[in-house]
Amino acid sequence: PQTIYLKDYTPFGFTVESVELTFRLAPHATRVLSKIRFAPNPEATDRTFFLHGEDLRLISARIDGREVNPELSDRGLTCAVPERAFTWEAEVEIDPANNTALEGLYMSSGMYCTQCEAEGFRKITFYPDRPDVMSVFTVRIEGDLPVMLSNGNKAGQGAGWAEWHDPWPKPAYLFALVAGDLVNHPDSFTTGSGRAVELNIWVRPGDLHKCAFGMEALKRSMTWDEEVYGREYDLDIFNIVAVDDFNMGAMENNGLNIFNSSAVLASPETATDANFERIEAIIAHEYFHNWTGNRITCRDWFQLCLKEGLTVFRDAQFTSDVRSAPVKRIGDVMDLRGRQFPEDNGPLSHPVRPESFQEINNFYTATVYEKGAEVIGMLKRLVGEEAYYKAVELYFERHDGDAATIEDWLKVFEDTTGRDLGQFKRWYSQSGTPRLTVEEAWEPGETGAEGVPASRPPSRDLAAEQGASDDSKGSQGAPDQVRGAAREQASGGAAPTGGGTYTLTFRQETRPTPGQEEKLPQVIPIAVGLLGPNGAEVRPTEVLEMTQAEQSFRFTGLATKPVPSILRDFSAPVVLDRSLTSTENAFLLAHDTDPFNRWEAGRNLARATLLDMATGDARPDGDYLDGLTAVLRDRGLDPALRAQMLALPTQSEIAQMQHDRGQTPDPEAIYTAHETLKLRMAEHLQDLLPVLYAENQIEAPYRPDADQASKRDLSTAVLGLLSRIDGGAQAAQQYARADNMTLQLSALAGLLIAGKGEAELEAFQQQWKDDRLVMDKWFGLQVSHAAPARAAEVAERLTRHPDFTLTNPNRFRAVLGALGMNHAGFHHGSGKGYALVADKLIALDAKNPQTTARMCALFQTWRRYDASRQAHARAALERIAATPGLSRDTTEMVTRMLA
Ligand code: B3K
Ligand code: ZN
Repeated sequence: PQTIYLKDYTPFGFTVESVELTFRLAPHATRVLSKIRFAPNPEATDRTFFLHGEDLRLISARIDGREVNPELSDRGLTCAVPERAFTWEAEVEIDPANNTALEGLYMSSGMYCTQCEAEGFRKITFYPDRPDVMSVFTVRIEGDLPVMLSNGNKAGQGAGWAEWHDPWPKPAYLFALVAGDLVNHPDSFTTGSGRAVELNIWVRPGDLHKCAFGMEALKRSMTWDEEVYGREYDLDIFNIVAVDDFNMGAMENNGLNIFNSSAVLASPETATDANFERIEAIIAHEYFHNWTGNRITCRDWFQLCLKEGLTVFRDAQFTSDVRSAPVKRIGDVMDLRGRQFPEDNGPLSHPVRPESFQEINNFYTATVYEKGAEVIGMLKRLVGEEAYYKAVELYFERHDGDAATIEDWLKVFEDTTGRDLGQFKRWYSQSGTPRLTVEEAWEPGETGAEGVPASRPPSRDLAAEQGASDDSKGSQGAPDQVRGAAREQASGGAAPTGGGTYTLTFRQETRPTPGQEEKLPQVIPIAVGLLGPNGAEVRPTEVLEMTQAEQSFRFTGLATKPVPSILRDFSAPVVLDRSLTSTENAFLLAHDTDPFNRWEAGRNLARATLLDMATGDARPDGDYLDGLTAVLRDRGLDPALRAQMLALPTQSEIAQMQHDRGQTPDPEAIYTAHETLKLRMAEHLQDLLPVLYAENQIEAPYRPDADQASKRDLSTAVLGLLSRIDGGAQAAQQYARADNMTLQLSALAGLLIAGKGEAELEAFQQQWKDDRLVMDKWFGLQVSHAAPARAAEVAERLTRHPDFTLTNPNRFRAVLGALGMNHAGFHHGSGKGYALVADKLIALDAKNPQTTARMCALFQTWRRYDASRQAHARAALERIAATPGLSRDTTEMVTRMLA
């Protein structure tokens, strides 16, 4: 397969002035007629007329009305063309009903729909399918279907036809078409400048009762983007369509967002609180793309993080504003550590802006999305709130209508702030997770005796002033962006007089990653606050800007040796390698004023305990259990935050830590440690658990808002522990009276934890057999709760269930994805987890390369484990690699993992 490089970018030889498409729909023989106005591109030198095209049957092609005979290959066509503007017309035939790859035009549950990002448009017609070719599209759809939609505004409709016109120039990857027997949940929105926008969510007839929440989320997103970023919607209509068979979450096509039904449909009976929150975030994400992605798009696919990192950052801001900021931050960091860190520290490691690829769909990764968002967060923290919004404003002003680059993005920050972001840019080009170590030093001052205030106020203490003005958007609870405060670099500062001096010395190091042996120091914003010995904060959060491989920061004028709280709010996507004693962690767990670091202190205790327990017969750390008890009793703390405190580090996180320390993780031992610790926690908390459970029951009717969800989060976490000591009694009761999916599912999980639930599993299946999304939960739950030795068998049995199918990615992920996430089950010593996943990936690849390739990443950590497991994993990967006709997508993934 061919490798594409960022450094080889050249513009296309032609511009496209307009595109007119006509679709004559038929399941196996859809005709697509295109009429495209091309002109020579003055900015290009290469005038080769190459149009992408795959799986197309060319019927005819004309230039300015005269038949031509282009040269065809399996990737597209070339043709001799005039040296002036001309009109290209082509007619092709495609087969949507046989399109199981779910890329291009395909059919799902009887409806026509499209997915064109990244390179699916070339499966619809011949076209320069690259994001820097932007044009205005007019689309006519002919067919015998009640609803026929495309991008932009409605231009006309009649019996058997509909026409759409999108006034905003766009690349082909944003093209969309939907046609089928659909019903809609309508609404409307009036923009800040008073324009009326028609809103619709289109679904299959049985799903109409699942649209209300998505619609509310859409309207809230529209308002939020006006208020926070000053961005108004720009068409007369905004359509969302729910599709059952979809490779990822959703797609931001101009005016016609297409969603995986799991990412939009929800009712209290069928969706959990977590589903509602995810739906709200994805609706916001796709809507926000209208400006960050569509109005300003990417020059080439290497710039993917330009739209994805920024849009993830924006949707996280939205969620933090409408829900709890600390809870969102902690959740995002758990996700980053769970998905991005393993990627960045294994064979699939790549920079936020990759420099080469074979199949771009393989780069819609946690690194591009989530680390990409972290990079924006660091930038915002470094320049401050005000400068951030100024720079983004300039970005919209300067680049509206452009296909832009990361250089363009950074330039608006440089122009707004006068900063040189040359070194900061390494976050885009250097892969791997930086590791940060820290040393502390304390020199008591002459007058600063223990416990006695310093004789004069701390020097250069700007923290208080800046702290107040800086965080004007008030992301509740999370202190951040206090810059340039009371510290000086040890090298430059004058010797302090009066009060003690506290020095933090940081070292950063990034290990080599594939293709990058040498690493350079990065700019790391380290948010630090200092606590006094009694737990009161003596210095509020300030951001230390680390730029060197090793660097010291000095705090002067302190009365006593402080306890530092480092990397508050997780101010940079790094591993902070700092071994604190359990007393120190317990102190921070009890006193830290930064909610993230308070949670992190508890997490550190849990990690240390699990590491000890996994390598010996150690018992749970008493400081951990006591600290946890105190936190759980603190009724002033958000229940959701308490639930997060109760969650243990995942088994794969422990494996990753052991690997980092040069040890070989033993999945069975980690599993046993995990189970034992949960049991000990349940025993230790046995008096408190029923109290917490009772306190967090809700009498009022179900609402999916943060307040109610927060209480259910805690009662669910509590129920999980309770089920380990009460034989599942509470879970059985909850199951019997549950009137919403959050409670029904957590009760079923509780029963499985208690080793019960056979009858309920059967009843659940009977109750929900006609609801695909609920049945996905039923499939997934059984696999994720299976004991290690049985997980592969359970998954294998479920793949033989009549409702298991390779054509629905959600169902495939529900079973095989859940197996991959069952750490000790997937990495079972017998190798049967690996073998089953390989079997199913091989079968899936023939139908759907994109989902296959994505799921291959389950193997990315295979080299961490012992020789016997490695041999099993290698055999599985080699078996996939040796499959005749293996897709380019999957070939690239397994090759990288075997390299
Ligand atoms: N932009 C799409 C992702 C397309 C993935 C193509 N393999 C959804 C999103 O990020 O909003
Ligand atoms: Zn996106």
